Amino acid sequence: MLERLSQISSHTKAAPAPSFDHPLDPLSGAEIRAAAAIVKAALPEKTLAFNVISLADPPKAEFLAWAASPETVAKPAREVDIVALEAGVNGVLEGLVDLTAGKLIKIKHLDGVQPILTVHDLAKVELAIRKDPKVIEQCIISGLTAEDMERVYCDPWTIGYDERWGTERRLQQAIMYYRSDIDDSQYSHPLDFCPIFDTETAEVIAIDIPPVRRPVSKRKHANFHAAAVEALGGYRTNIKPIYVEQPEGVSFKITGREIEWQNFKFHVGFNYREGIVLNNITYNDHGEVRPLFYRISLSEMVVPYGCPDHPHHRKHAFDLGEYGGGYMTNSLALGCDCKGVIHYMDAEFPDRKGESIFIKNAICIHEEDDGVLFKHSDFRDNYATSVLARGVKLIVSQIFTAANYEYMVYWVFHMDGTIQLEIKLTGILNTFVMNEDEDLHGFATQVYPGVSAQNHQHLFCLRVNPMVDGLANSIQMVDAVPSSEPVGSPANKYGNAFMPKATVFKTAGEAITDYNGATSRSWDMINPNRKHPYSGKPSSYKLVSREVPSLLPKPGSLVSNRAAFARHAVHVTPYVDRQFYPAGTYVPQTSGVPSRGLPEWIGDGTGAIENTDVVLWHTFGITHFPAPEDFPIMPAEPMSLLLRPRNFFVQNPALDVPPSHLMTTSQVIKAGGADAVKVDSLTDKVSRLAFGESAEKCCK
Ligand code: ABN
Ligand code: CU
Repeated sequence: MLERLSQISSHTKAAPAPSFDHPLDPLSGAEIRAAAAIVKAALPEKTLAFNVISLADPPKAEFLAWAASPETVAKPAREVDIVALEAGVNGVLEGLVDLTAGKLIKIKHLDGVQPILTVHDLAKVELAIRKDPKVIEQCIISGLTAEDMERVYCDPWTIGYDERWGTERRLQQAIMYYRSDIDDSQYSHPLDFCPIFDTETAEVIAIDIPPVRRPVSKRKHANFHAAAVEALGGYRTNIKPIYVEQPEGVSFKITGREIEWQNFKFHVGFNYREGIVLNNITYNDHGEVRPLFYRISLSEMVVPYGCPDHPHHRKHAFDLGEYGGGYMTNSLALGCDCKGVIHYMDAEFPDRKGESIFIKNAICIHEEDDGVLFKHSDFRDNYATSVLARGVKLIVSQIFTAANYEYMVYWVFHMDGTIQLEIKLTGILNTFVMNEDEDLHGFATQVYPGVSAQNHQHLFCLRVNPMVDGLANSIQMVDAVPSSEPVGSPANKYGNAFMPKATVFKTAGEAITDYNGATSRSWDMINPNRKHPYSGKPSSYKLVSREVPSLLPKPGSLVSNRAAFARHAVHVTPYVDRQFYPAGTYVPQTSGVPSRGLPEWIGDGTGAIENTDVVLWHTFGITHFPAPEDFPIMPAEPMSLLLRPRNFFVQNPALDVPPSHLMTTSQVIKAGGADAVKVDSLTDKVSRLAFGESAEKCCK
């Protein structure tokens, strides 16, 4: 049912639009409230609960026209995506508000879809299950008592897809735990049954009970609190503090949400779903401002669990599409999440009523030492002739908590023009109770007595809209291959010849490709219209990504159907405004038949993607076989990918970084030869020897 509401909105009195600085800035609290008020005024007969009130990115052409000439071109209209639930009605109301005009310009009811779960939706499950008689009954069967119910907890998960209800009701599955005391890490004490909860009616509508029962473990819990560490011998006392000093402040400049750092300039956006979004990234190459990327973000992720038994088959969270990397973001703390001299950006989101929720310090921006940027020494004078420059990196980061896991997302800018995405995983394993001597059949590991943790993958989808030296880009896959000429032939006499083989994708169908570590496979975002003066190769940024496991659930499985983006390492689509979510806009409770998102956009695969505006979708991640070292809290595990300039700069773009040490051969001779040369840093007067006289002088 599609309702165009321009007639409704036209008799709504338009309040003055709250001002905004930059068309890509996230909505302010005032804008969120204004958008909600416009929707409520347009639909006075409806009782609405807001699920999403978020900036609808301006059309790219409009944005770029404004960005090229902000004094003469009007800012694009400030449009707002709305997702709301109507009391007692299945599906969602999807709308678009024009804040500039103060109007609801589109609204439609979508049946058969379920919206994202907000933190508010998650929070109400626990309260309800504790009171439910059937849940209490199951807790007693598990070995607890009715008096224990206030120590019963759950992590509410989306249900995946369950044929019993399809999309009829808005569901959560409660992954159950017990805390032996209020500070217990509940993941030591999982319960074996799974209540199904209707989010809108706030009732338990079923309880899934496994065929094999596993009573709650009565063992002492494993924990990471001071008392638990004390019991294991206490905290280490042999760590001296390390402080970061930036006596002259930071090297980046911020105007609103635009950052300038070491020739880079970009805008930092943030939304409920993708979290950090980096837009309009350019590089000032000796006065020529060269576009690199229009938009980069994490667009989706999926965490499929690999145990065929209840309830693990239904555990494959899409943490961005089902909960939102913005909605779950942490408020960060100085000196804890990031160290040094920090600039924070806050975030604002709507609540169900359309009021705004404020998250202080949602994004951290800071610099860190980046190790050696480049170095070379000459063996001829015993390495006295040498150069060494140290790098600094700029990091834009956020951390979100997806119930048990923490995902730490770092967008890192390096002085050589490289942009890196690093994700670190920490937090707590999702666990299950196990019986004494239970055979886990290879699908899980006992990480603590009576606690199993199931095999799973963390697969992320990076969305990149490149703009390498302009909008007309192509994607080429590059494989390192041996020469096709036989050993002994004139063209490969000694058999050693190898080269890169570049395959330029012409259509979206051709671009569906997988990783190949054996050929060091990478994918270049090239501008075929600009060739390098020396190499003759197209100006490009290369995607270098080496943690690219295949999706292990089989083709035809529920996960594979729902998470089509994860079936392959790379997809490429022609650019379309507001096409952001590779598993579809409404991910909860999709059956995957048909697969939403990428397969719909790619269709028969004939879409032209050569020398045009394209989007590259890259799935990467890790396969996690849990181990006891991951428990009771996981040491952060990093994974990383790079976007590297190749044939883009004339030569090393960081040559102008002042070296920490530089000595030419003639300077070595003038100084009296290699033995007389004393190597001191030209730039760092703080570093000192750890032991001996200079250490003592400093610290007494
Ligand atoms: N890891 C799945 C998840 C995320 C958020 C909330 C509950 C569960
Ligand atoms: Cu994991």
